[in-house]
Amino acid sequence: MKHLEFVDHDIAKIIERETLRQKDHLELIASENFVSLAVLEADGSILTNKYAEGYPGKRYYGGCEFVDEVETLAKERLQALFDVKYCNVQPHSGSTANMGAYRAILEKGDKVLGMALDQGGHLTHGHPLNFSGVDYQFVPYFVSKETETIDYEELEKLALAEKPKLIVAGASAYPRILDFERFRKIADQVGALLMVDMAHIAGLVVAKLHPNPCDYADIVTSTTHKTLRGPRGGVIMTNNEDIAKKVDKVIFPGIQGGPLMHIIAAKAVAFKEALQPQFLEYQKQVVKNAAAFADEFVKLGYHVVSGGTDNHLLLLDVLSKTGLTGKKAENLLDEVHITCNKNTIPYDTQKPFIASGIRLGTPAMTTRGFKEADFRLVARLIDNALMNVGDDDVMADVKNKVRLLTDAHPLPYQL
Ligand code: DSN
Repeated sequence: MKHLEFVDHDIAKIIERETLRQKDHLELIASENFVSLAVLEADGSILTNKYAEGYPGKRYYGGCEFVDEVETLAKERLQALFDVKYCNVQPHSGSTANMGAYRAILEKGDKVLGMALDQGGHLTHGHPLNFSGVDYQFVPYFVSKETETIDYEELEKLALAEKPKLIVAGASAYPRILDFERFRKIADQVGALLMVDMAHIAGLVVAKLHPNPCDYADIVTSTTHKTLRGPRGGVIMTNNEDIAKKVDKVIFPGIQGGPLMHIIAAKAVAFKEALQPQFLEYQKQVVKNAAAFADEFVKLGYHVVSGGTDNHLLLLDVLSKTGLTGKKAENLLDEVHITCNKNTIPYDTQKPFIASGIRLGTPAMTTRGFKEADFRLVARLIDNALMNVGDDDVMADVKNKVRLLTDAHPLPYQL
């Protein structure tokens, strides 16, 4: 940061403060992670200078011979990771990837089934204020009130009644395995296409801790920065050549101009890292940590949505045990340097901005070396903080213990 400090002291200082925040806080946001120094280096490289509209070998600018190599490597590695035939690594984000996927297979106004946002879905799965809800006719499907897991029988009935053109599987706050085989069967029954947005679970899929959606879906989208531990960005995959061609046209020139070549290089680095045996060990630990974390909360008397977790995240109903809303819990935990986000729980009585729950994930702190015992301790610290609102001594004690944990598991980044 030496040069930046000289040129722009303000931004340099803000980045320094954010580095300290990341270092000293327990990062439990389920969609965040800490990239390696190698990913960070590629992300901050001179490739940011290059325009490369088009695709490898077919660019609209000269001087693309090296960025062509970068993009080709990124694609080959992604295809190897998910055992898929075609991919596009240019989407700037998960949202853009989803827009690209929809435009490749849908017409405006087409009917789509997507998981209800307040039950674990995502903005781009049909929220009325999002492009998805504006451009397409989304019909939500829900989880069962009893099991708090996707009610596949109801989904089947809904699909038979609605006859959608597409069914979207995938979620941003769903703690259980998604049964892609079942989704495929339901889609086939009604002649619908199946799309999977695997942004949250992509790393688990690589490690075969979750079924691979590429084996079942017509089209698969993902972000690259969650469990996959790469730079911020999106990707689209398919085994269907015709869909692949449409995707390429939709991404460029359809909705994007020049690709972010520094980000594509950083994606390639992350994909190489994900192909290593250590990555599989990391993912196994992410899942073991989440299971221990959920189990400790159950022991502490909390309602953990669906009774636990199969993946990297859990949804904790804080209101029923502590009397605090998700919003209050998020703010309170922030004070003791524990970072998470408020989240609605299925059939929530609170508005989304207030919510009854918090969403907790293990990917980031597992990257920093946390094991099951650390997460069990974090569960007890969270409980201590939430059950002792207004007690400054307890809050100071929790904050100190958080500091001991973060100091024992440092970040690799230098100030
Ligand atoms: N905002 C992301 C998440 O937190 O899950 C999804 O895009």
